[in-house]
Amino acid sequence: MRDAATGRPSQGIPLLLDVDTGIDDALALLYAVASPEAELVAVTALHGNAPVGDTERNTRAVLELAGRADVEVAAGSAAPLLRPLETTPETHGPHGLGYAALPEPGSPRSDRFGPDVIVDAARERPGELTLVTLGPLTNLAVAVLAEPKLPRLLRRWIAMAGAFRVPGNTTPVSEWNIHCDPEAARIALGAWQAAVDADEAQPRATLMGLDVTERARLLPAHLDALAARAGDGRLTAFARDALRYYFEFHARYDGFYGAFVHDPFVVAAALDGALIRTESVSVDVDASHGPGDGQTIADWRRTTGRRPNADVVVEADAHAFLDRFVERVGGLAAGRAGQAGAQAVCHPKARIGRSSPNRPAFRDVRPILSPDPMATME
Ligand SMILES: [Ca+2]
Repeated sequence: MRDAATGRPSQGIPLLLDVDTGIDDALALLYAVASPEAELVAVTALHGNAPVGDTERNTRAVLELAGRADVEVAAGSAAPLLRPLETTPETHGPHGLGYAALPEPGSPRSDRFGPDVIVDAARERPGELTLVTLGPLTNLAVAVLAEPKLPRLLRRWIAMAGAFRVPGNTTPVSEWNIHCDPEAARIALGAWQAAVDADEAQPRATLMGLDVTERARLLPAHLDALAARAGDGRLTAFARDALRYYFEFHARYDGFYGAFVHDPFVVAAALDGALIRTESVSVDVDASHGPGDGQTIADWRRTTGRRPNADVVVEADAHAFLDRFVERVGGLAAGRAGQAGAQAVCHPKARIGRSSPNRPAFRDVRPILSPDPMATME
């Protein structure tokens, strides 16, 4: 395979994932490993769903489970640029992986700083690298402050970020990744704005917001199909234990026993542009601390006269993605089944660390599509 941008031989699409692992980040890592066209260059972790110590460790543990302990994993930002750390144990469990508890990874943690890894990888392969951000944008903001040419050095940046023409999932207007660090989001999108202002041919950011990622609802039936494809190995057990926590959260707050799987959908779109349709628009972020704080503001009617700095995803084929997810991750799990190594284990004493002030109190909502998930915990 040759890289279309450079014409040089390539092993595939070079991907650098920036994550806050996180249940759906874990699924995104598995999807990337399971995708033959992806060349996983490195993974950088940061605060978000859990503190960075957990997200970095979770990332190494998941990659090890998937047979890719060789991939460099670097810890990055421990907190937003200007705001206090906020995590979401009510959504992803006390350490980020729901009821799953993976063994301490044996692979070493990189001694490099996450944003440095992003900058170095982009400089080493100018015009080749696809950066996929699946958490708050702090690492990317730090990287772009260190290397203002980053938008021109990357082949592409695609993000799970924002809420376009829909309400937020964290405040009435704000999506979680933007909400955590609006200043970082402004810096990143501002850098892409400056790049296209200087040269309209520069690649725009690609943003997948809630309005499209929430079309990907992973249900117990998908897990059953994955298990049928894979058998009951440790990777399947991990997916079941992690997702059961996520399913219970969505049953409480979103009215269905299943889960929005935002992050793997974005990786799938990064690898196959046929899954999405985009519209070019200039996007900025509100960081006012007022009621609009964390809102992604898209200039759909071109009232500002600014050049589009982003391709916002407006249509995405969730059905094709979910089929592909089951096929690919199921295939990976089948290949890993029965291999030596520690088991993914259920974590029956996983407790809620605290409730986000942005979430209503827990309600006792029974699963709609499945028997009581707690019945299997003993
Ligand atoms: Ca994430």
